[in-house]
Amino acid sequence: MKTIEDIRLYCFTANSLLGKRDPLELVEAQIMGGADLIQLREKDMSKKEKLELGFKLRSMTRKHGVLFIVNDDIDLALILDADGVHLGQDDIPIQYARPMMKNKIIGISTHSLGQVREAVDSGADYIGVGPVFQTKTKTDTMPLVGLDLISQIGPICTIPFIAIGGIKKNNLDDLQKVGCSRVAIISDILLAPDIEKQCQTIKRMLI
Ligand code: 3NM
Repeated sequence: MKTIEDIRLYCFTANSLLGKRDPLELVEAQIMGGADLIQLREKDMSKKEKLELGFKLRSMTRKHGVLFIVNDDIDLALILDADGVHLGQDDIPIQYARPMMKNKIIGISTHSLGQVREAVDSGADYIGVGPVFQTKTKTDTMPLVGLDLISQIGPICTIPFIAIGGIKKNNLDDLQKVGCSRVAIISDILLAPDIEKQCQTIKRMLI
């Protein structure tokens, strides 16, 4: 099983980009292409539907040795025996989440240097940093942080930091030039004509 230090390519369930496709097939294609982690992120499903999908994802990710993280929901993460939970700035603060999650992974979304420091100090295992570029996938995003913020994080951040928001095959080089080779990508992978191949290409560029 991978650890959070191994993460280069952080991937997701399809959420609103699913269309008529099978959610498990999309996740499997990402895993086959080299995804290191799958996050269950479904904004329009009931908790019961997420639970049903989550059990299938847990077994698929375990079979392939890929990490499995649940977005927002500590209950669901524990019931599914996920490897961890991802929390936003408005979710349960880490000091309350940690006693429940014990040594499982807790990731936090951050949008400024202050939030990065706070997440590190509070014992997060990794942080997401974004939105780096314009994105259509999430509508309630904070202002763009840009490559400038990314370039300032490396020297102060002792845990893995993962860039998110508008990351595409075509801007990976710019990100890597400012010291970030861990990326979370939704649309540039899930809207690609061949998801597995797109993941392979991106993964190869990140090494
Ligand atoms: N979180 P895409 S941006 C889920 O800034 C999410 O914290 C963000 O989707 C943040 O790769 C974002 O299609 C959407 O741009 C990422």
